[in-house]
Amino acid sequence: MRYTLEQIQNIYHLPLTTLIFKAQSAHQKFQDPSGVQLCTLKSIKTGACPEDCKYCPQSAHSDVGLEKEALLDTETILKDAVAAKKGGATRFCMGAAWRRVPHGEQFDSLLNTVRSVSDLGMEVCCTLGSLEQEQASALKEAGCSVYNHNLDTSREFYSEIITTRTYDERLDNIRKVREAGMEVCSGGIIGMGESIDDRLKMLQELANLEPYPDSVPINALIACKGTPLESQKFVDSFEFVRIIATARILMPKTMVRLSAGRTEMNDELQALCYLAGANSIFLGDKLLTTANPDASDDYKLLNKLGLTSLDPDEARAIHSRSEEEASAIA
Ligand code: SAM
Ligand code: DTB
Ligand code: SF4
Repeated sequence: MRYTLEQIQNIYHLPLTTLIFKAQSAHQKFQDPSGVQLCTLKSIKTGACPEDCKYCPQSAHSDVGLEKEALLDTETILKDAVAAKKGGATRFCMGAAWRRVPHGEQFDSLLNTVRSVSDLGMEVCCTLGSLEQEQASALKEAGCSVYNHNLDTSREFYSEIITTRTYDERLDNIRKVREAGMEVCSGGIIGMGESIDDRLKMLQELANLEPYPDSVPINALIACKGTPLESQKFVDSFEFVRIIATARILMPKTMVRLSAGRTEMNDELQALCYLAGANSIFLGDKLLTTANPDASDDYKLLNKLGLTSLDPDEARAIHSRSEEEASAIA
């Protein structure tokens, strides 16, 4: 199904009650309504990134005073992966502040790390910047099942935020990830000064990908001191919830991840996001370089809401339901 902007605007601007009802209808049909996917993030190469993404504390163009780090070795990363698994995470996502994935020793070390984490029985996700086709295939071969590469905003607003690469380069990379047989994780950031239509155009780009991404992270901008977006106000709660609900309706089988910004959200707002169709979070006290809620607080909230950790196999089985099967169940 190809969506026009007008169709998406009509969904987004529904009365909140109807919007949430439609999002829940999709959610109950195509997702496990009590399951939340728990992922843990690890920055494996931090800072000094040549790209000029205005939101990002890791850009070399910003002045955040971040401790830069070279690529971490397998042993160091594996310790965190083991701890993440013990803490209840089913997916381990490794992020590197690279423009392009390097060749040679660093790439070999990375493949070794991917193999080791995959051997723990965790789903492996990487987010490393632009890839060559052979690198994508090698990552897949080593056990990386998912690659995160965000579109971040609309095509029109993109050049206001990033000038060192183009929207089409991002789309091209997503094609390579698919070609290599990895799942695509792609989403964006809300609250960078973009209009509502920019947000909806981003959802339009994602929803019209064939197929649409397997997961869609929705980040609320964390306005980091030293970045050009340091003075942005935190996104309006209801606008954020509407974006989550619209993403759920447009992409019923995708995992909608409530990503950066949860430290600024109270339990009630997070519960509204779950009601709107979010079913994945990052678990653990750190995202890549910024803070994330304590895992114990997340478990407390999930318990209160009667939600539990989503089993990845169960999720895949539910996602492969046909429209008829799904309608019969919900
Ligand atoms: N360098 C790789 C890339 O750009 O694809 C991977 C890492 S990058 C940090 C991954 C994503 O983190 C970005 O696409 C962006 O959506 C998100 N991100 C970075 N800084 C953020 C911030 N301050 N607030 C919210 N999201 C942020
Ligand atoms: C995504 O969309 N959000 C995560 C993950 N994909 C890699 C990253 C959020 C980063 C927030 C800023 C930081 O911690 O540096
Ligand atoms: Fe680099 Fe990714 Fe940050 Fe952009 S978002 S500066 S590419 S680490």
